[in-house]
Amino acid sequence: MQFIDQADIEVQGGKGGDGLVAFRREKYVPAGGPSGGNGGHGGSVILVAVEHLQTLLDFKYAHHFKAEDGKRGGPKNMTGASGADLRIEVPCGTVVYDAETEAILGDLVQPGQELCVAKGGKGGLGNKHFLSNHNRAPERALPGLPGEERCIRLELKLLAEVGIIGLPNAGKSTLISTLSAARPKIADYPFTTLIPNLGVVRRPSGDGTVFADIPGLIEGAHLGTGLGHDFLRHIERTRLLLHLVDITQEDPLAAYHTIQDELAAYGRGLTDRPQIIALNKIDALPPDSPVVDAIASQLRSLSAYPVFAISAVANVGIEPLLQQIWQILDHEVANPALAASLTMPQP
Ligand SMILES: Nc1nc2c(ncn2[C@@H]2O[C@H](COP(=O)(O)OP(=O)(O)OP(=O)(O)O)[C@@H](O)[C@H]2O)c(=O)[nH]1
Ligand SMILES: [Mg+2]
Repeated sequence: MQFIDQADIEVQGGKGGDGLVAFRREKYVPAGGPSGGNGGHGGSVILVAVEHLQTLLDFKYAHHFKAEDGKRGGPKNMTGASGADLRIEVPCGTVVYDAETEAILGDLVQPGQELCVAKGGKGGLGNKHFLSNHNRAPERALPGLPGEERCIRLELKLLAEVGIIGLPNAGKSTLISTLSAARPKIADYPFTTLIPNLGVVRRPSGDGTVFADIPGLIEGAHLGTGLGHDFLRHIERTRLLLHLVDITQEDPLAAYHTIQDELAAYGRGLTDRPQIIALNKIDALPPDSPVVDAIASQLRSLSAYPVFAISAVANVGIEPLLQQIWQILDHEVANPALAASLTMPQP
């Protein structure tokens, strides 16, 4: 699934170190001459694409990045130390824009690929540089130049790992808003969601996993009924499908079959994808209702998919569901298509 996550940050190269005014004064050397060294260059801000990041979440709170300043020149013609470059890790698939001009500065696709986004300033010249026949003792040195400074926009085109599917009104958007910071439109009528929503769900380890909430599928979607099934292409590259079934509807089993049939009609391996079934809206049933158990056991006899009972609205049963999701994502053999597309340029 292609996913655009965005972050605006300010980057600033380090200032160059100032040049020094100094004179050599040594015993037995009558006219030592100017000996102030040049300032060191300021460090640059460099973006580096890395494989272990998959979101731009790290930039949610950190907006300003400045590389180290160069040191001023030293006596005895010593050039000041250069400021260290600041290397910022970004996920593969990050496109970098100048936030003001909207110009593309670069596209970081391959792991290890680098892009300098703010150059450090040059160090100033020391006074030895101004030595001339006219001026044997120059008192002049130049200050270091400021580093480049600009606002850049990072945009990530990436893949969702978990696709949330189900009939319209099953509660898919509600679930993604419970799990993540995504705030899609939620309403009690079908086809509320018209384009996929993405949300980043935090794992206990702190890493983010991208979930996609896609528009509801209905019977005949593959023939173009409802919103059709084109948007299933967005979940083609997910590694896991989370199938939401509204337990309060008349025939939850029929709902389950409708979706499985649509996945099969779409093809492209979606039915081979690991799936978790979540019976949603259990809060709307009386506490002693046998419905959940009955439907769950029927579903278990139909497939080997794990079945959970949850309430997306009341945040019930979510924790075990997430644990199961992390377990499958961590222990399933990674989908090669996913791995490949993380490093391939996106159209
Ligand atoms: N009682 C109850 N209602 C829920 C729950 N989850 C969702 N709903 C309600 O179900 C309705 C549909 O929820 P959505 O999240 O918009 O459903 P959706 O699957 O995204 O629907 P589409 O985008 O149309 O496919 C809304 O009125 C929600 O408030 C739940 O756990 N319990
Ligand atoms: Mg929705």
